[in-house]
Amino acid sequence: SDEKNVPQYDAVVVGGGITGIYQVHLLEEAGHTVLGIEAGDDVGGTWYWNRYPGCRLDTESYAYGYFAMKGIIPEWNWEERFASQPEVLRYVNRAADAMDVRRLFRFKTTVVAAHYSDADGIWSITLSGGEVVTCRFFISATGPLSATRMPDIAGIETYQGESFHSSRWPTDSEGHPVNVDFSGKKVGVIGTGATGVQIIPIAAETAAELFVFQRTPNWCTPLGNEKISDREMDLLRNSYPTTLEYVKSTDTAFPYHRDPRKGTDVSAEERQALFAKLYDQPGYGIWLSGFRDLLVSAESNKYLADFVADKIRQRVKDPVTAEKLIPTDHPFGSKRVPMETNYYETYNKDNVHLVDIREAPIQEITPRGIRTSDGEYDLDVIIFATGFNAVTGALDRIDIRGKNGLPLKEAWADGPVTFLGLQSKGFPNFFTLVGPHNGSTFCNVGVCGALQGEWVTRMISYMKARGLTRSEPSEKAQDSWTEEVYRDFSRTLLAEANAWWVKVVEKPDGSIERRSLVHVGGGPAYRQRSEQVAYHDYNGFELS
Ligand code: NA7
Repeated sequence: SDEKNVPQYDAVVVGGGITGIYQVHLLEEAGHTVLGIEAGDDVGGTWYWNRYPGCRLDTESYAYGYFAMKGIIPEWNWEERFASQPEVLRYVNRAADAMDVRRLFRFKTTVVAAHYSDADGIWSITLSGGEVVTCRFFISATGPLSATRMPDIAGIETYQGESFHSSRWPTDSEGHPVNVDFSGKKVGVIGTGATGVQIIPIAAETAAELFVFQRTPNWCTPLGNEKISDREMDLLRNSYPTTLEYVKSTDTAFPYHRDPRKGTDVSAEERQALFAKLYDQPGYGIWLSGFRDLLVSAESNKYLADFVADKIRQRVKDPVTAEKLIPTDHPFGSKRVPMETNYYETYNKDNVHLVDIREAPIQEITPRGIRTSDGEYDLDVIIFATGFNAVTGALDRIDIRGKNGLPLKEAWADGPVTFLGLQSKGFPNFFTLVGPHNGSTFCNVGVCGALQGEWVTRMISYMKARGLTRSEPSEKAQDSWTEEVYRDFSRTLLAEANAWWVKVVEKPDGSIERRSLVHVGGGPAYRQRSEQVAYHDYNGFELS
């Protein structure tokens, strides 16, 4: 029976994206045996799958990636301030070369099931080919936005033209993404989240006609992308240690701190001056470095929302279209703010048409196009930029069972219950990197995922050194963490929007409750808490 108690691997990591490959590398470096599983035929994760035109970072390139790897890819040069998808994918590939992790991965493979056996504390992982591998620690690095969500529209399967979800761009016979040529074609886009907002201006350049099917407008602000010169890159490289300390000191690990003033405390002139400065500045500053009460005071929020609404009115020539593009259902920044390049000006083009599907809902997809209550739109191409089953979606697609065969989906039916967003009672030795209720998910994942992998590696090494084979959170620690996650969230205006990080639960009386899938209490507080837990011998986790 001794042999039975020895799993094939110390750890199996699911996902070969920016977080997963680093986790595999760290575990190996620390002397653990590890196997990585990845559905794609190479590393990259999000950057492997999302190959739609216009796809790029909305994080400053220099603030994304592996800081701890200063010594591994010191010669890397970012070309653009907000790198395009091909550039980020090259970066992840270069990092994978430097870490030499591909040999530790099984590609073109998915995890179908993961079952825990309480008798020996071992996870059995069933792979898509049917093979079963066993491990002590089962670690998901499946990404918060990887499980594609197709809309539930009648007749969708009858459509005869080309159609695809934004994160499953068509590929050739060898699996390489093809450049879809829109010229001369009638193109429809469903969805106006961060993805739709990146695709629409590019598609509009060549499509004969572009129809944007909008259900809910978003608050979008300028990206301000530009090339990075060699000289700038040298300066950025030399300041990497400082940059890391800086991003670690901010709530979301983006390089912005909030303005210490409250929007409600200053004069209208001062407010306008700050808004104007932030609107013209590249990136997320307008969301993350505005007044400190932006996401807690409805009044302060409305000042900025009104400012951005006026910008939309100035940029869109047709007043009716402009009003349709201005959100009325959610506060500014209560959903992720899409970073745009000429998005609003795109609606001034003669070949671009905004179809308000809140006013005239989509009834069905026909063999020829999309029928709304206003009539049928003939389309050669339909792009579904309809987002993802976020945060828990990728885990839901795996048959994960903990103690006594309990399915994870059942344990989390009313929303995730975790300690630190890392482990859930009843699922020993299962870690969710960048997972639900986790401080690395409402975060610049390129940085926070890596920091989390470093933490988990330390915990696994700690356990191994002491001959401990089981880790499971205590009920008390889990309950108080879950409560804290919901409490932090409910104190903000984020609780007023159906963003992708929210699970909308309908209550018996018909009212709805928005349960957060992420920890919004801030990165520094999250990491400090994690360090405290580690220092106190992983207090809150029951180790045996
Ligand atoms: P998002 O932000 O979830 O956006 C999805 C969009 O698709 C949004 O506009 C939705 O409208 C729309 N949608 C979804 N289902 C439908 C149906 N059935 N009919 C019409 N419209 C629909 O996903 P993205 O891919 O844009 O961005 C995800 C994140 O990736 C982003 O935040 C970045 O962090 C990177 P709705 O608002 O639900 O009315």
